[in-house]
Amino acid sequence: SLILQHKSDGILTITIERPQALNALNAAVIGQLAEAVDIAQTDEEVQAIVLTGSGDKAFVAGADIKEFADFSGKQGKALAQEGQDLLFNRIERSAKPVIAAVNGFALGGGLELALACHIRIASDNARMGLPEVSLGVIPGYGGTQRLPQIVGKGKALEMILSAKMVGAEEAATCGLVNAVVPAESLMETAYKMARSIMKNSPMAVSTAIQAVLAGYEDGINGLQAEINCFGASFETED
Ligand code: DAK
Repeated sequence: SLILQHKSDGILTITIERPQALNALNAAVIGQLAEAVDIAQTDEEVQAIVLTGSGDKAFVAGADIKEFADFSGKQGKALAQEGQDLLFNRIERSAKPVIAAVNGFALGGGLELALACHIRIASDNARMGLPEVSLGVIPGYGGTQRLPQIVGKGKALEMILSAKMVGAEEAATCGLVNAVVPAESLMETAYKMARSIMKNSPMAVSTAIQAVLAGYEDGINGLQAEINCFGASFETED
């Protein structure tokens, strides 16, 4: 397996385990992550998910670009579609909160993975960026949409067009990460955040995620979605 899964006190920790490639995302890792997130949705022992990378150098140093260097336009489009449907959108739409513990480089597809999570906590040695344009492509796993949603259009365009990395402090200043902590307290901080969410009604938490996401969906009136979700809350035991 290219991912490690550990369950404790309601929190599922998923660790991407490809340290020799700085945890780069290949098709197998994407498939295994998708399956783990999917199973967690119906696993009653899981109330929150923390996603991180193995080792102390990288969260995920990008997609394994060797895998698609010779792709045609059609294949590239299909890959982006499949990846977004299979993993990135599913993480974002997870009914259980997903927290990225960004423990080092989060580049390209790796940053896009963190962007799909609901909350990002970074270690002080983390460095983040979308270097795709320096490779002649653009972000293909949601980066052009989620980065502007999180940091605003101006900062997102600066990061995407310059292909430059930002350090953890700058990432916190522009809202890319929710908090920066010393590397040794990263996981505990992520767990603390998970536990603070888990004190609340799981139904209300998942409904709130749904309502927030609705505002970013084409053709959906976010305020109307909130009204519907608010009403639906009263139909539940919680
Ligand atoms: N893929 C595969 N292997 C990687 C890798 C990656 N992205 N990044 C690093 N590695 C491997 C290195 O090849 C090296 O392996 P060996 O040579 O030891 O066998 C090992 O990890 C250690 O890396 P370094 O020796 O380079 O370590 P350094 O500390 O010197 O440098 C670094 C760390 C993160 C600055 C450097 O490794 C680096 O620049 N890595 C590449 C970063 C990068 O450009 N990543 C790709 C971003 S673009 C798409 C969807 C998504 C995407 C594209 C298309 N479609 C749907 C079509 C996404 C694209 C990207 O992610």
